Amino acid sequence: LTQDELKKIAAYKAVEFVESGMVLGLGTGSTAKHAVDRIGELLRLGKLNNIVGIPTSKMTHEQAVSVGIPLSDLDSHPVVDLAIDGADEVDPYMNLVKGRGGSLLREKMIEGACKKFVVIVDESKLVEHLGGSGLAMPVEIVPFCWKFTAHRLQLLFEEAGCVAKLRTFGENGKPFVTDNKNYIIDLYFKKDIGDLNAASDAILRHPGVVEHGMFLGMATTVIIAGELGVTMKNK
Ligand code: DER
Repeated sequence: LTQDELKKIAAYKAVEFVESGMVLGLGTGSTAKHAVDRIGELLRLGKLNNIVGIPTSKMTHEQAVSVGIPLSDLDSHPVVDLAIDGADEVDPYMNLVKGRGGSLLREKMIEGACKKFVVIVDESKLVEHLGGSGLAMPVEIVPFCWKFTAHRLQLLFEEAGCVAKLRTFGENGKPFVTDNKNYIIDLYFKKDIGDLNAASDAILRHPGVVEHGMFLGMATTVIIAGELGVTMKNK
């Protein structure tokens, strides 16, 4: 099975939690895309009705419109019944790294307002420690004096051998700009960052920081699709 087929299996499994009449947080990324497609399909088939979607990014907003999911926002629906979203890393305690797609702020707002947050991953996302994959730990920051903020973040995790990099795109390396008109600093760690709550608090103490990509204690269910089948972990 390809990685994308595993993502689709996890996504379809998660959509089994969706009931008619629900207000749904719609995730962002290549795994969540399958869930959004599936919800649209079930609406078209009349197997689901009376669904309201709260998209976690402009990209998901457009995808949801294209598959016919009625949309709203947190102002109109401050409590969300269920969110389905992917993750970049999942540790054994169901803590997550998210945001490599750049949507972490809206994802965290919407998924923080959910009664149930179902995370869908293929097995490649499983790690022993967050930040352990050597891949980016995203932090959304204001563009004002971003070098200052990046440097402070790098110093914060000096013992973990942290390198902070401004996320850019395209060949001319222009700064990536989020849906909220902010920048993203990607943190790369060589060693374990230790206590996650302490790390989270330390990052958020910086005035230039808007939010980070560690989703601690937020997932209620993690669905993992692997070569040997699908497993589900509940909080
Ligand atoms: O950027 C994000 O938060 C995405 O949800 C990411 O965590 C998972 O993206 P993927 O499903 O494309 O791997």
